[in-house]
Amino acid sequence: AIDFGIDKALDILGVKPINNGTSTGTNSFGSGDLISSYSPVDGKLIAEVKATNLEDFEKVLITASSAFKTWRLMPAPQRGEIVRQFGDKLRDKKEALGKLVSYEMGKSYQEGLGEVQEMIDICDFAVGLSRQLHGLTMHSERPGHRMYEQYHPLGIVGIISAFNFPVAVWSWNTALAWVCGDVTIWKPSEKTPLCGIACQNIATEVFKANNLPEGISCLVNGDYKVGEFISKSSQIPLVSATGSTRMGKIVAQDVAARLGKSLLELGGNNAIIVTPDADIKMTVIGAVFGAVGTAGQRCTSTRRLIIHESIYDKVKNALVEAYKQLRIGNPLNESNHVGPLIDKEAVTMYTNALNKVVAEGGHLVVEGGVLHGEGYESGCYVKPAIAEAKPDYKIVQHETFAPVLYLLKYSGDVQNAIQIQNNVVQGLSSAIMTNNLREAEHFLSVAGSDCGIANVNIGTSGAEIGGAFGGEKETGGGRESGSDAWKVYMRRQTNTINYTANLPLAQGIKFHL
Ligand code: UN1
Repeated sequence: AIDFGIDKALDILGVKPINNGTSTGTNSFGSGDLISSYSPVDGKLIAEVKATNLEDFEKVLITASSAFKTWRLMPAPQRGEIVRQFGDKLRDKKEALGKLVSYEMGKSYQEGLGEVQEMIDICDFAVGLSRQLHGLTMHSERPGHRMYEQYHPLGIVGIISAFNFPVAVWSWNTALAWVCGDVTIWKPSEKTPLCGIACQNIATEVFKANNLPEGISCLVNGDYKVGEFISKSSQIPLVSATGSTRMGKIVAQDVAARLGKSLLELGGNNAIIVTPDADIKMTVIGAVFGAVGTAGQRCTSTRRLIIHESIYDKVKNALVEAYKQLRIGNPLNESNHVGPLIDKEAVTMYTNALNKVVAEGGHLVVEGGVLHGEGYESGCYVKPAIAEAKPDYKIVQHETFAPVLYLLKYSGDVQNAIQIQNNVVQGLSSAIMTNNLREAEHFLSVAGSDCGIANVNIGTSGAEIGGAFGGEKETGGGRESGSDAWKVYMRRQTNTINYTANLPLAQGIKFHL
């Protein structure tokens, strides 16, 4: 139950009516234009943020570079201790931040809380990691020599994040970057700037309480032009960007032009294969949550169901029944399943997708439509839709960030379904529903799913932080969050040490003086 309103949440998080969008910690400034944040929940203005201009950005770079010189000297486990305190602060403010995420972005309060939980989890992960930034040792081919590798911090990490996970994606990057000894400059989406202000305030409390320098956690705000400050800055060795493939291609080129590193987390076109051996009840739950959760605005949202012809009608009918139960409305009301889309532009893209699938020959089995009237004044609420389609339709090949699910039919064996699933430009998440071991193993094999994430008997969304998160092809190839994703945030150095009085050369080369 929610026992306080959004005003109280803003108060707890230190979000004011007008906020400086540029911050190096306790110092904040903002000389750029005002960004107004309207809630898609009720269309009301929540608060405003002064954007970052080039001059502001240059100040941030100077402060961040100087903070790096101190921060990198602190032993990694001590940096982990700071991240532990940050995780604790997030526990204290979980309800307030979850509520702001829900109100500013539009996802359900439960999902807002879930997003803050992901932040807490990655902090715990990073704390442990701070004692495990391991390199390998190698046996030298030369006598009296020792060889090993070590990981050193990179410097400033730029983070460009999207509106749909307005707080968690930042924390996946910062929690790892900070324990690795890097400092961070974050540009949140211009659609969710207040989530950025709130997170920066929490981080600042922790760095300040520990008498750490300004600039370990920095915030900048604005549109793609501010993103460009980051991607074009030669002082930022790594840029981690989450968003559309269109945006990622631009960022990647800017970063590559200066031979920087980029970590890209871009579009998905995620499918669930439903075979004759699938548990239909589980399939329906997984597919419905995957397609309508976060109003279809996760990069891992289920967009395509690839269903065997023998069970096609059964699955279709079960889905149509399930969609009748969905309650659409204010996401802060816990009895609703589906909240609004982020803005009216997203509503237009949704409507266009429905028109396009029909124009290409598709058939809507759950009609969809924009909701009007009481409770829907923001104009951002839409009904989740289901369309029967063909795999090669242009619109089916495209990622539409909305609750539109395409039903595709396959016949024959599972390889045919895998071929349909792989035959798109994106490669983020994928799943198979089957109790047949052969089918499952085919799906996971070298000739199976080509995605970064491949699941058996669970849906495409809701990945845990412990695994490496990301995808192939136009999804961008980056991996963040768990496993060994931390290595991207560090530079590897190979060291060979000679502890003898001779200088033998490698490869047996003789060089007599
Ligand atoms: C995203 O949509 O950018 O796997 C991230 C999931 C979430 C993260 C999604 N844990 O659905």
